[in-house]
Amino acid sequence: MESSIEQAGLAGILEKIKSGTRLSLEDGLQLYQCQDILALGYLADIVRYRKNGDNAYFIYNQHINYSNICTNLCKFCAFGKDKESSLAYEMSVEEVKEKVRQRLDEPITEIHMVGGIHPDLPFVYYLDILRGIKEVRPEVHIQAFTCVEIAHLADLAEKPVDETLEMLKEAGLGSIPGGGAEVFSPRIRKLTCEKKLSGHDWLEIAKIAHRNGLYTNATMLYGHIETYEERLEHLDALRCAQDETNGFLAFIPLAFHPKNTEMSEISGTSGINDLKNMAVARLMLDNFPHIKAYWVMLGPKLAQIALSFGADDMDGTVKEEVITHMAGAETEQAIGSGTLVRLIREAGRTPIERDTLYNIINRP
Ligand code: V47
Repeated sequence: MESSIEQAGLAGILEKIKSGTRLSLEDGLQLYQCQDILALGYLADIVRYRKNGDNAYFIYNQHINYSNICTNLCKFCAFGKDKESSLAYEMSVEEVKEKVRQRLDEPITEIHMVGGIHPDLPFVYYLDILRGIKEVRPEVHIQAFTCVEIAHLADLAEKPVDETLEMLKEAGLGSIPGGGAEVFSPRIRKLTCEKKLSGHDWLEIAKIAHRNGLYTNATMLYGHIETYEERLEHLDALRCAQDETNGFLAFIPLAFHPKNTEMSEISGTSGINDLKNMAVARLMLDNFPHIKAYWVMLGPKLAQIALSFGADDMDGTVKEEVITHMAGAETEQAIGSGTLVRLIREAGRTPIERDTLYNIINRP
């Protein structure tokens, strides 16, 4: 394999990877421009193995999207709706609790809960849905509210972000998911999500969360109008933030799904684009412990292959995923843990059921 790495002009990068030297943005660009997908996979696999051995993780989780009403209405999003839309919904605290109750017989350890930027739900609603979930399922870890929502909640609470997070923690918040990062580039934000929290502020919120004892994830929505350079700047900004706080658990590349969005003229990502992006993310984000292949967006088959292109995690059982399915995802709503285990084993990895913080729950 090392001779084809040389043929692909990646010998210098291989040396850096072997010696643990940080890759530059120019290295990243060379990787994105490389046509030899197997060479990229080989390089990413070195880092994956170094960080996680043969372990590949999954979690028993449940997604709850408490409301799709959103004032941001980003062009790439098919989920967010204006309050007046016939498709708009918001769950009452009781409805959120009922969603949790319905699955009490399943060994769920994490509830992943996000929603739109709602124009008039009060701060206490967010505290109440956290408390309500904990009432029904006290042991569950709640990973909720993207950095974009946290900024909105701090405005609602009329408190600084750290104090807002403290109140949310007391109500049951366990960690923060990685959504809302999109692409940090001001150009991309202006063209696709002008009203959304800036990339700079997204990173600030994440860092405040880390300093206040909350782990977070990070994402990048790719495969629309962003350039390789903009992807690399995004990855570099995450890498610098991680150097400061070490509070990111996982990076999740999110493949753009165009259906029902204002950017529906763009075609979805290709398998090569997905794998290349996974590998480059693994190589650039040298200080991130985990890279997720989110099967909902990639499809279970490609997510399985991604385990050989830098990923060490397949996310979880999910159920009732709305955001990607509104945008045309053809994957199932849920996947059984047995299927995840089989996909991981067939990929030559050791399946590990984890909790949100990557503690081992079970080695099936
Ligand atoms: O914030 C919106 C993105 C995110 C589309 O933290 C789209 O472990 C693709 O963040 N096509 C929500 N993506 C999903 C998310 C996530 C998922 C799984 C695990 C974790 C984690 C986080 O999806 C949004 C936005 O960035 N998104 N519209 C679309 N059309």
